[in-house]
Amino acid sequence: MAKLETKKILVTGSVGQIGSELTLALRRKYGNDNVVATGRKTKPSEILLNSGPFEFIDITDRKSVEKVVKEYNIDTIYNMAAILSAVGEEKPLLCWDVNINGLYNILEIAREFEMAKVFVPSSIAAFGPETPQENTPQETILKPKTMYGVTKVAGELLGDYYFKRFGLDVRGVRYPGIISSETLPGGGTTDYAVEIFYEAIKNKKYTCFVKKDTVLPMMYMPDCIKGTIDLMETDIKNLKHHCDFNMASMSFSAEELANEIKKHIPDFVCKYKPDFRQAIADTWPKTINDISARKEWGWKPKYNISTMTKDMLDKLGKRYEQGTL
Ligand code: AKB
Repeated sequence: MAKLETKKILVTGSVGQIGSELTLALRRKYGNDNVVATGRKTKPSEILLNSGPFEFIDITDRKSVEKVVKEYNIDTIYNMAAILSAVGEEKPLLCWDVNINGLYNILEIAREFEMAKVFVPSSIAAFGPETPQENTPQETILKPKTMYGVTKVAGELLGDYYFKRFGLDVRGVRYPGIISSETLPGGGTTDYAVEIFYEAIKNKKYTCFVKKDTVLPMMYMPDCIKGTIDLMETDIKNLKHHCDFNMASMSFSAEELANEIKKHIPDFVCKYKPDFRQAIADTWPKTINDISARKEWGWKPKYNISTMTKDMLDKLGKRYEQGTL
């Protein structure tokens, strides 16, 4: 039987875009010493290092994870380590290794140590060209055409399997593109929606790697963090789904985002030069139906394109003035 009490949390991929902010939010909520940040190679930020424990592990190396789990008596894992869609197409075997073999190690360790909960993120990349692109339903066709998408579908199924077969409490959401002001994303198709802000502030121009009319679902980081923790805190009795919650917030085209930025930086110029990531974006939904997340655990985003854009520009603008951008 799974333990009920959450005492010690391990975050994999804590140096990444979502992992870094999630770790700090978890430390604020559960206490600095109760949240162990981990990463594979990248040097962690000062704030991550100074606010609580940090360990280097590689989720594809089961022993390295087990060692930390034992040392800190971990009972909850947020498995944020992943290879994203664009890098996944350049390095499909690495993508499979980290996203599937790594995930399998995490689930097996969680089962072996009878952990209370595991968070396993999925993505809108689980969908494919045969999926309805507007108001994409919770239950729908999952035939992705990227290796990243294949690993995300398999990850959802594996998490659900561990729940049913072993009683391990595994939960997850299908993240849209996440926009954030603290850590840059790396290797994703939705990364343009973050890069555009940095370039608008630093150079007042940006060359976007998807076409101007490309519409994708996006979310601002504060909503992403809140939603992730809210799902993990929900009483399991409320959940009909486990590892595959659609989670929507805002959807816009690249041009709509550029126009929103222009309201604050009138001389900002955005050009469009699509590359291989366009083909990936074209297979993903435009808008998402997240009624199950709203009903089962009360998901409700706060930000829209204009409040998110204003907040991003305020935060990055301050860092630019301080010379830290
Ligand atoms: C990516 O673009 O690969 C990710 C995602 C949508 O999962 N941001």
